[in-house]
Amino acid sequence: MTVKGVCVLNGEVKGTLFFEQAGDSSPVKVTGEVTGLKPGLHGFHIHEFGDNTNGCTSAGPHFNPLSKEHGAPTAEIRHVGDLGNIEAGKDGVAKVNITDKLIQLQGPHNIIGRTVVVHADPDDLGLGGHELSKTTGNAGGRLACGVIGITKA
Ligand SMILES: [Cu+2]
Ligand SMILES: [Zn+2]
Repeated sequence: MTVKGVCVLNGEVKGTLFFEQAGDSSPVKVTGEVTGLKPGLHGFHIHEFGDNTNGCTSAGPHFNPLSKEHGAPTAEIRHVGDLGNIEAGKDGVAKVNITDKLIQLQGPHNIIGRTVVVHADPDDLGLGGHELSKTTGNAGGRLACGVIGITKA
């Protein structure tokens, strides 16, 4: 069955994201827009907890049910929540159009009730050689976040 979700990002930047999965083994499409960004790449992840009580910090680490190292969305070794980067243009707007095979809106990798975080810096996809590369992609501060909710299918 088709499941749809939505996420409103709040913080230093704003955005709205839409999620759609046509069936339990289908990829998830993520679309939408983030505004107010510095031009360039910004890390974009699903974090473990749908908890924003202490701002985006409460969302915890990247969603990682398989206990792997951080990586690129296309890499064999990655967190389920690793969606790479979004890229803002000169106008500070990043159009999001991602299709991902690991995140789900149903089943064991369900991301509904978890948090989307947009970061200040680029995600180095695990390859930067920084001490944080294999855990966070060294993507810097958390600019905005929002919990993913279920919406009308
Ligand atoms: Cu993140
Ligand atoms: Zn990660």
